[in-house]
Amino acid sequence: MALKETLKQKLEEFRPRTTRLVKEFGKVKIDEVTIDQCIGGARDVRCLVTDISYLDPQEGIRFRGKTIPETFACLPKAAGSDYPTVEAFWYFLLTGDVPTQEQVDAVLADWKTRQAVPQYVFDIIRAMPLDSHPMAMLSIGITAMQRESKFAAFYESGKFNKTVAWEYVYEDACDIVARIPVLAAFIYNLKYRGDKQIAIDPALDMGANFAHMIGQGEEYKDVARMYFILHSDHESGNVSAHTTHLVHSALSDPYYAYAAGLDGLAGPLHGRANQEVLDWTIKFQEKYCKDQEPTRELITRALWDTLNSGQVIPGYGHAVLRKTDPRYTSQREFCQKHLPNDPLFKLVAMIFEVAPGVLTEHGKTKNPWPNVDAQSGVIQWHYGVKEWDFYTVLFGVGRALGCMANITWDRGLGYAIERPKSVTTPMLEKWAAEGGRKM
Ligand code: CMX
Repeated sequence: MALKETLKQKLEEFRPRTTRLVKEFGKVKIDEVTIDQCIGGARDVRCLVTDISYLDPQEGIRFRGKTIPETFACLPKAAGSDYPTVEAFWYFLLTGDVPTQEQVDAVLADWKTRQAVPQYVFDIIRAMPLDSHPMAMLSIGITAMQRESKFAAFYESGKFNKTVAWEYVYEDACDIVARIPVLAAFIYNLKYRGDKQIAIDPALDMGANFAHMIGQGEEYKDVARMYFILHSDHESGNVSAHTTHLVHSALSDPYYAYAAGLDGLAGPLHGRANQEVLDWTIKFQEKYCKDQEPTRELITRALWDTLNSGQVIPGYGHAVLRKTDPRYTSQREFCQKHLPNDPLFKLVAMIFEVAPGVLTEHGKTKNPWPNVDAQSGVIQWHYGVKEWDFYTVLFGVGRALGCMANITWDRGLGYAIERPKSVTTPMLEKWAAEGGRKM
């Protein structure tokens, strides 16, 4: 069955479960909120729902119930590759079903009809100063493309109807995931390759086409596939996914919603950490390793310098995870296989041996282990994508998959506009003195 039909069937089967939970069990308590959670970024408060991925603090991410190695193993692979196509992963993320090759081919063919980015979007980005951050360019590109939104057109048509609204979100979602790598490649070529643009190759899958469009060779095709899949989704509470969900909950269309998600991803405590990692590592090399090989002692000193200057160690720590991020491990395994002797990889591997001990001794972070961002830039660097302010854009291309799958389901299940309740500081002080809020 084609993807949209499968999705429709899944949504129809699923909807009664959500309706029943609200109608029959709506008042069942699943959590309590403390003052430190209220002030401290709602950490661990269970108040979002998604079935697309789940993040266990010890184990890490599962996409549709599968670990990263299980996900890579089960999906049909790109021709001649060990990695699945992004198209296969998209089918899986949206439906929870492992697609057949025929179903993957259908998604591939469908994306080919969607991936052309309108010229006016390129013109708008070209009008920006060339030293604008590429994330600002990507976000503006997505916002500019809002004109194309089928959901917005449906809303404005006067025929808006909640039961079929998800179909228009789905259409926009597919357009966005098909177009965003083309937009990202355009920004890359504009900023770093003297505006030498390369046309879409209609014979290639999404990851391979992205490699082709930024002037990369055969090996980078798998880098792109792996990278986009690994960065796709990390349940709902992270800044980019949550922002996209929040903005779309006001029935803002997927373009507005994902541009907002990208703006959140651009923060150094979130997606921009991959840029910061490379910046930190290269500066370390320049400062400490001009005349000597890196050592554990030198790395320890540099880590303490960073901490003592009040900065965080980028690529380490996590709000939910309490172990090494399996997305880090997956990329580390890629490096061990494809670039074991790369000096930067060796340095990053050495930082991995030292940083958790330093962070533990520092005593602040609840999780001294590396996250996805600690490893990802090294791979890009190795293949010649050395412009590290672009790395968050790559994250943004991948994250579109998770965010778009999630809001398609949000609309399909009719989730409400998000509106948590705020309180005042005197209220908190009163409840603190009383030992809790009297319900
Ligand atoms: N280096 C130094 N200090 C750190 C730290 C790190 N890598 N990680 C956390 N801390 C500090 C926090 O700043 C906080 O300090 P204060 O009490 O002075 O505010 C304290 O440890 C407790 O923080 P936490 O509960 O362990 O972590 P949070 O949930 O508040 O924050 C995160 C999570 C990711 C923002 C944080 O670990 C961090 O800043 N890491 C570095 C940036 C990074 O790699 N971000 C990318 C995360 C993955 C992603 O989204 O892409």
